[in-house]
Amino acid sequence: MRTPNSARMMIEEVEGISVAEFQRRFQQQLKPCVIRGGVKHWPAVGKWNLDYLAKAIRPKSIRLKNNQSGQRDYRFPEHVEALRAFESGGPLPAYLTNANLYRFFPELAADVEPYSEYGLPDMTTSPLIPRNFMYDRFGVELLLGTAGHGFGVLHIDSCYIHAFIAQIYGEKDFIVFPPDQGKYLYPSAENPLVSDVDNIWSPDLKRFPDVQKARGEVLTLRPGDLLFVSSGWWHTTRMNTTSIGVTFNTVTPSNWGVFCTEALRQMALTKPGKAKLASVYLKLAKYPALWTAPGFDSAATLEAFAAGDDDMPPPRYA
Ligand SMILES: O=C(O)CCC(=O)C(=O)O
Ligand SMILES: [Fe+2]
Repeated sequence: MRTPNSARMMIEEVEGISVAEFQRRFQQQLKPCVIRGGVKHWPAVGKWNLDYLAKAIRPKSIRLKNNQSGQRDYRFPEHVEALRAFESGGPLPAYLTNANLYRFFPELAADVEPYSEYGLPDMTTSPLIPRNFMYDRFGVELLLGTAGHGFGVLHIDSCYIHAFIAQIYGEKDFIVFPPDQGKYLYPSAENPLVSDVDNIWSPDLKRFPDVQKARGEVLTLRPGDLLFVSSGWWHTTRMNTTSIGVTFNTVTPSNWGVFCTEALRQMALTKPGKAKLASVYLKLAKYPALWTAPGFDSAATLEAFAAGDDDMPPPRYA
């Protein structure tokens, strides 16, 4: 596997790029990039750390299903205390990933405002798209980890969404591979968006010899940076320090087709009738209408989650 020493960096680094230029050069070309300082204006940057989160997060218990540890309960402030204790030699607590901030941590939402314009347009916010079509990943999700943590599985994001990962505190390494390297990355038989290679940082080359041919790149995110992982690119992470980040997703005309195909395929596995209807509906929906997507409305999302308007259990407050 060739990493940053490859002659040509495939993930461009940019700074101060306008939204229009980002869309033209990266999002519409399905090309990732690192926008250095892309979220440095968020109040969270410079404010969030474990001490701050221990005080700011209201006492609560949340139940999460993520691909690190299956279903698990995280209790606050105990979870943050465990991360702090780990820094001084305690056991490694679980990596908290993909916890919808608007649902589980509304007390932190104002710190990641305004919603990043790089994430727009987001066609899933169109009034033509049923709100539950975009499974439950809506808005901004918290990623709370420490040295020794990693996302684990090398994957392409679910439904070929475009992903943005904002680094708030500490550092995080990403390894990224272009879509055409999938032939060397052992996509799993059950889910071709997930690799069978269990540790891409130090792969078992007897089991996965082709991984040596894959051309990927490693990059490090620092506070204020925003990584754009374009639709269809393989990636995973590892952390060498306490790391606090958030992630948000978008679907634009550049990945709308693959998004629909994959979302409908998944829907058809459990709800074939609904998938058929949705497929007809989505074919009828015309692009210009979808472009009227208003963008992410954090106030409305906070309100909806506060009212329990979703099918995941809300946090239980202590
Ligand atoms: O930041 C990370 O650890 C990886 C997040 C990620 O890839 C995801 O949420 O899909
Ligand atoms: Fe991902």
